[in-house]
Amino acid sequence: MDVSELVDRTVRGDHRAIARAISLVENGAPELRAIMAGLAPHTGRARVVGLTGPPGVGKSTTTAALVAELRARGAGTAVLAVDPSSPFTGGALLGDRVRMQRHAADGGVFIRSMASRGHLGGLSWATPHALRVLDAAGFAVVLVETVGVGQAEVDIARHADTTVVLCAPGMGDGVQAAKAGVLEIADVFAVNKADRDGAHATVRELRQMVGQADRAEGEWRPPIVSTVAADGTGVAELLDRIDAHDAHLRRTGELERRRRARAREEVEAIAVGALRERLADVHGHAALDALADRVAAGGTDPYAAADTLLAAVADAG
Ligand SMILES: Nc1nc2c(ncn2[C@@H]2O[C@H](COP(=O)(O)OP(=O)(O)OP(=O)(O)O)[C@@H](O)[C@H]2O)c(=O)[nH]1
Ligand SMILES: [Mg+2]
Repeated sequence: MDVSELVDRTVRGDHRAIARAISLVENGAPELRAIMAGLAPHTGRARVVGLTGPPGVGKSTTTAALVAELRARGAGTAVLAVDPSSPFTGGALLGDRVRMQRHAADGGVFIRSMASRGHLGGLSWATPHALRVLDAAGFAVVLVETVGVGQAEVDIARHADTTVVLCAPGMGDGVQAAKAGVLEIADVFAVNKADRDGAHATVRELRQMVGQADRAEGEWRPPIVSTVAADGTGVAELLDRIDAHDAHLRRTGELERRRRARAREEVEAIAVGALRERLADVHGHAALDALADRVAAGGTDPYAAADTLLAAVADAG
């Protein structure tokens, strides 16, 4: 499949082409430039919904239940699991696959795991690129599952239009641990495993957190939905809340603002990556090491050294 065929087929929603395009994203393939150029006119329609939360909170189960609900409502849906906590052959993902099997035969659903922190050391454009592929392929909704540890949940909020943060009772300091950055990124809270003891307390705790946050007039107040993803309870309401947030984003112009911020980061990530490559090309490691030695020895200052680097790249350009 050459690039233009890959683009054509992806835009027509051919699952094999979509999978191939995402593999090229994962591998940082040189064809990406041409592929993204071909896909660009077909992007800008998909709604991106991120799901994050601590390991085992029920992200995959909730994702599967949301897929079922979205399909029942007639929306083409793609699922992107970014950096799944279990390896591809591992038990959990296999479990996910079993859960997802009921959707497998459904042409309107595409499911894919993706590694974004591979050998190239954090391809910050990998997730946005994969989202572009799925958007161009015509899925109305793309669900992105990322495990919420440290930076990952903040990252997903940067890529998603709507971010769902999952909590569950009996996960000890789940809410507490999430507290740090979670209030800023959550558009909707789901308290999953509501069939378990302590669910009410978790909801109460969250409600208090949400209530304490400063909020301007008309600003979105993250709703809290109780779910039992395992049997689908509350999932329709969760989707209603996600839809309500989408309506809010469109009404307030916040959707364009979020998407612009996202595109800006993507462009910057590509530019910075290209600059880093050109620095290495122009200077090689030896030249950079020599400059570093001079800075370390106090022979020059780091700004002057950086100027030297950048000047050589500009000359070479
Ligand atoms: N009791 C109960 N168990 C649930 C519910 N939802 C999910 N589980 C179970 O919780 C476990 C973890 O669910 P997953 O959906 O794999 O959780 P996850 O957040 O995707 O996990 P990682 O991807 O490994 O971080 C599984 O054994 C599920 O069957 C629920 O609503 N109630
Ligand atoms: Mg999972």
